Amino acid sequence: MNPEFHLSVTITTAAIFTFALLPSVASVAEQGEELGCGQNVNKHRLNKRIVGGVKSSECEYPWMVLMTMDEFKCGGSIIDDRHVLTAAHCFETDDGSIPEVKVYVGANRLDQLTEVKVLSWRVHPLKKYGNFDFDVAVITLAEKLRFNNCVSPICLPAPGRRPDDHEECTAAGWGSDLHTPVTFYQKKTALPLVNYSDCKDIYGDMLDPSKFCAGDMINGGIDTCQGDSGGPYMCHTQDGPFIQFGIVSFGLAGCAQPDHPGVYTLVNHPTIMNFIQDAVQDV
Ligand code: 4AZ
Repeated sequence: MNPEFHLSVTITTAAIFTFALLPSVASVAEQGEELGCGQNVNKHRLNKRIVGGVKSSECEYPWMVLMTMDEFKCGGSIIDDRHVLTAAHCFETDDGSIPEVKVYVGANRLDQLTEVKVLSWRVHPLKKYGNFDFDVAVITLAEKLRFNNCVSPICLPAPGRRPDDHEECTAAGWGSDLHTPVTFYQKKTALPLVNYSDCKDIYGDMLDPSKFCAGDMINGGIDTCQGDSGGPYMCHTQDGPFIQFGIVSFGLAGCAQPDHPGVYTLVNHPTIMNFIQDAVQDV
């Protein structure tokens, strides 16, 4: 029984078994077998670096993508060997022009990332300029990704599934740490879910059931920020796979302020998930 909805190619028991036995995932990939979604070989080592978060370990989140749209940056996540999930607002330009989109994978350091060519992208058809409703987009890559321990997909949640109390949820990215607009190393921070009605009191009409909030309402100090948009909000149990519940979308009053948690697109809301499922069938 597997509760998660996997977009990646079927994972065989044999593949999981091989993965558990072999020291190097590269050798598994060379045998042409698939890693399951949401698995990371390089587990977290504590490495304090930035206020409100820590540096990710090398390839701790092998689905992480850095995107550039002209001079702007966003995050994204690999959901299968041809598709990247991100936020629709990343593609918006002030003058309505179409940005040049580049996608980079495979490392934590900005200067070690590898570019992968983009074929096309789709933004949610109901997304309007300057509004964060339906803030979801899917990029189709020009070529299939070859998975290894630094490049592999995250799992998407089954319909209606919510993180439970045993799961820890984290967001990661290269966005602003309030000192520099882009960090050289990818960073991450645990971010607790915020009660929906508490968040509704703050965001009012800007919040609807296709979104949720996460952060520290009381103390602030931990948050996603500009440049992290489009990246994953991901949850996992101690030994379980990482499941992407949210897409970094927006916030008010800057970042990491008390009473202003970050707002995330709810991946498994039907209006969002139907769009994702359609988009990955493009190629
Ligand atoms: C942004 O500007 C942005 N604190 C992303 C996330 C948050 C705020 C701003 C959430 O891309």
